[in-house]
Amino acid sequence: MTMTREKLENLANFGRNGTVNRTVEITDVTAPITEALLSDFEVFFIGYLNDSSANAFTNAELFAFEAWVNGGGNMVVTCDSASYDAVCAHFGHPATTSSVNPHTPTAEGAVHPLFDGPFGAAASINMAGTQGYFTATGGATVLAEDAGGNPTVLEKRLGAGRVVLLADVNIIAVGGLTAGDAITNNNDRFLANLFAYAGPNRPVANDFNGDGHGDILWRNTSNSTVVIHMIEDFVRVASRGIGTVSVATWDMVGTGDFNRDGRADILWHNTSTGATVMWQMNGFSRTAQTIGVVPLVWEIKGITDYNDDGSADILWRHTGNGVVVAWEMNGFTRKAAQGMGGAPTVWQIEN
Ligand SMILES: [Ca+2]
Ligand SMILES: [Ca+2]
Ligand SMILES: [Ca+2]
Ligand SMILES: [Ca+2]
Repeated sequence: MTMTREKLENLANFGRNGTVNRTVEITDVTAPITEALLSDFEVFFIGYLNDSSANAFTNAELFAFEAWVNGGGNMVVTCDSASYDAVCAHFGHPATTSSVNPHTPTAEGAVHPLFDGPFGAAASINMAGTQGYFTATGGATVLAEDAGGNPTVLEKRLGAGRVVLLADVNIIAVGGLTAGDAITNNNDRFLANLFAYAGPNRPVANDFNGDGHGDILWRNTSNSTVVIHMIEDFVRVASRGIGTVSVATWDMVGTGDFNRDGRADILWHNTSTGATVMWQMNGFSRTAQTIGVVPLVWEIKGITDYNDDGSADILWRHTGNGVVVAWEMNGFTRKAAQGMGGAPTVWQIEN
């Protein structure tokens, strides 16, 4: 996993000024697996381990994984074939050989942060050497299939935690990745997106540069300029104009981290056309895109993460009938519009 480590430990990828504003710290484990040991980790990764090796997991260890995930743990598990799938099988997803390159995302996978995350989109990925696929997918979401339509990347929610299961370790190791520490090919992007996604996301409100300190977003009501003050411990350390947006026609709806890169993004709504525009922020820089145009009878009433995938979602309300709908977001992509009931308009949404 030397190549894998190099890419995860490259501060240009995961670091304060990296693509994702979190460093990845890797700790190798040789001790017996217990829930107490697992509780020290945010993500537990299992690579290529032969089920008949002397170091194979015991039943007690397999149940420790399950209990830890149920309580909120996150795992990434690879399992190349029936001889390397003890953990996958324990979670209900045994593997067999052989699958066929390339592996392309399903409809669900294409809008998932693994295939379209902060490191970019991966249209397909490849395996190498022994290449497995899963023979059972019940209770899991299939995120990718091989060229023959066999499931090869799964996500399983279990209790408060989740497991991402790969039917081949080489997707994110030698044979799939490029040499060096840069994110270059689709397997590289998948690896980096995977670890950007795997752990818990703890965004700080209004933190536009991802330094863990909230910042201030200003708007001039006379000339419509927008300015950010970067704050560190109550001190303004930098400020800069980031654009001009007509006060007459655009509401600044709010902020949230829509693309899970650890930086707050800005949502705008045009009060005359109904256009909704997202600015994905990286410090003072932005990438803007229109994410939808909706009749003005719908108003945006909130920005928060409703499904615990780390990406903020958008709450809409119909001002005529009081119905509420959430846009489930992944970056600029609206994955789905989820109806969530509502209340008569005498009720207003306070928070
Ligand atoms: Ca392999
Ligand atoms: Ca900040
Ligand atoms: Ca962001
Ligand atoms: Ca979400």
